[in-house]
Amino acid sequence: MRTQVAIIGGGPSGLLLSQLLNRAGIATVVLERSTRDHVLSRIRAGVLEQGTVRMLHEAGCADRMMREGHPHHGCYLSTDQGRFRVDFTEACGQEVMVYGQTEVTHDLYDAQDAIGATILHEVSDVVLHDLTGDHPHVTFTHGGQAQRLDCDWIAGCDGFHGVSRKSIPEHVRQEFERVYPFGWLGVLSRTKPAAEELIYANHPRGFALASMRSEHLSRYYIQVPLTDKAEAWSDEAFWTEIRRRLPGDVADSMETGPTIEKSIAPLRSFVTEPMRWGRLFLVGDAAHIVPPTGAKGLNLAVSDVHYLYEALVEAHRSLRGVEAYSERALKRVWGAMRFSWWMTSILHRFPDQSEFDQKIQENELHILRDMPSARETMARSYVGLPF
Ligand code: FAS
Ligand code: PHB
Repeated sequence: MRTQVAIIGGGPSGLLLSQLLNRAGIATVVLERSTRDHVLSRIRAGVLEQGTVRMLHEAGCADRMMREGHPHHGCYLSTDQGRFRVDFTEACGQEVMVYGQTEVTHDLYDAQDAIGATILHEVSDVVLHDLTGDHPHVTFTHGGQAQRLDCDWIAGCDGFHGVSRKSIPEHVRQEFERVYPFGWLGVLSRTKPAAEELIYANHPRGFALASMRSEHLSRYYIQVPLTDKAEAWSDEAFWTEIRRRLPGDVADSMETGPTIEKSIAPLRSFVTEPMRWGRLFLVGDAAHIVPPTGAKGLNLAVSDVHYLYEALVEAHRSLRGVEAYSERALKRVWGAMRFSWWMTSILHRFPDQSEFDQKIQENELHILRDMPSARETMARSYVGLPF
């Protein structure tokens, strides 16, 4: 088997890159470990930056998002002294799109089907070969048969636990990491969202986030200790706790009901450098992980795809984009890494924080509440800095 670009991983990074390259006349093969249903069962991101919206338009799969997605022009931050709004439109004339990653993945799969893209599911034993040589290729097992895929380039879109990052020699890789001493317990419920915009709450009992997927589907998160198990949280216990952390008027009027998904995600900041090694490019979670506080994970994956797509389209006449990919992508990665760390540091209660730390955190929130320029800075990062 031969193709131009072998794509390891069929999550949002891999599917979007495949869609864009095929529309540009570049052949790809996507190798995905899981079944299509399993990929589509994941509940993850909910907020799309403007750049992501633009890329989905460019990929020809934005129609349903434009019909069913919800543009948001601001969000709320709340503390035990009340809540205030960060107005994106007033601050920087932009907005975000609330539309779940699950739906984005659905739309990408539908678009890939429409153009007859090659996506092999349930592959295993993926190994990357000759990354710095003249015959890059991938071996894997599919349908019980050993396979070989020869290619010009390999896009490692296989997430944090994939094989691509580890295919770069250890002595070449530099990894930067911060693991946070708490996780997020997330639930999905067929209830009316607690508010018309997202509420990020800093409460003495811990962080909470009220988000949504539609007028009838709500998404909530609360900070929990890393030792907690999702199954140990009854629906009643969850609703009681999040209502303690959200603003009183919101808590008193919010609709509760059975949860249809409940899981705990650990929080970490992680970056690996470089994001390219010979013919291999790392994309999305394969290269970096951000705490979801800044709603950057999926959006950062999309900006990597944008840079790599541009580079590979140009590669037949100039390798300038290919050679600049890692540096270009990492510049935006570190910007989003810092913002996500900052949002996490001002909104969560850290087990080991001192009273001094607490006063600094309160002051950060007061500056946001009282200074339009501080809110503008936050808004610009939240809606997404330019690619
Ligand atoms: P993904 O991990 O989505 O996809 C990688 C794909 O590669 C998977 O389908 C996997 O099966 C496949 N794969 C792995 N190893 C392979 C192998 N060896 N061979 C072949 N295929 C292989 N981001 C936000 O912005 N907001 C959020 O609220 C948010 N919540 C999250 C909650 C959780 C529990 C997690 C894990 C992530 C969350 N994220 C969130 C981040 C998330 O949205 C990612 O940024 C996004 O999925 C990145 O997409 P990919 O880079 O495609 O990686
Ligand atoms: C979500 O709706 O899942 C969501 C929204 C904003 C975040 C994180 C998650 O910062």
